[in-house]
Amino acid sequence: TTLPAEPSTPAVERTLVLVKPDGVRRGLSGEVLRRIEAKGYTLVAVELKQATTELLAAHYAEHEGKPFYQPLVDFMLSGPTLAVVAEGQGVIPGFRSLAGATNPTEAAPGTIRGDLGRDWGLKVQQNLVHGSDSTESAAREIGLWFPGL
Ligand code: IDP
Repeated sequence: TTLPAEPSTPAVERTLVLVKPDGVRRGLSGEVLRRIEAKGYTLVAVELKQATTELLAAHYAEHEGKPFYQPLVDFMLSGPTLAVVAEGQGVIPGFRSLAGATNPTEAAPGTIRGDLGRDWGLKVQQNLVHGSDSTESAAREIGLWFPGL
């Protein structure tokens, strides 16, 4: 006889969160960290960094050639970014829920982008945060932003 499957517990995993230059400029770094911690995730690494063209080319490789790619890179070069590694069960999809939809106008109230972001009428979504979208992306992105972690 086979036993019924146990309800699955999400694996403990790590994700890369970025407070993008708009979020840092607006003084929202602490608010984003607060929401991550209030949700019950653990901060593993936090560092304010000035991104480089090379780092962004690797980070956003999947978007190369799209119309918003160059404006996105220019925006990400416009000031420091707070890079964060957060850990917890299900933190990869969990942080994406905290962040809300990519377009801050459409992001639900209660989310970081829904509560704190809006459309600034620019060519790129200045949507305050980034969060890895899969275990593969998380491993790749953590390696880019925190080599040696
Ligand atoms: P995500 O950040 O919600 O995962 P992605 O599709 O990975 O969204 O896009 C990366 C970033 O590129 C977004 O956060 C946003 O800043 C920008 N972006 C994505 N799609 C568009 C678009 O259609 N117009 C302008 N900017 C965009």
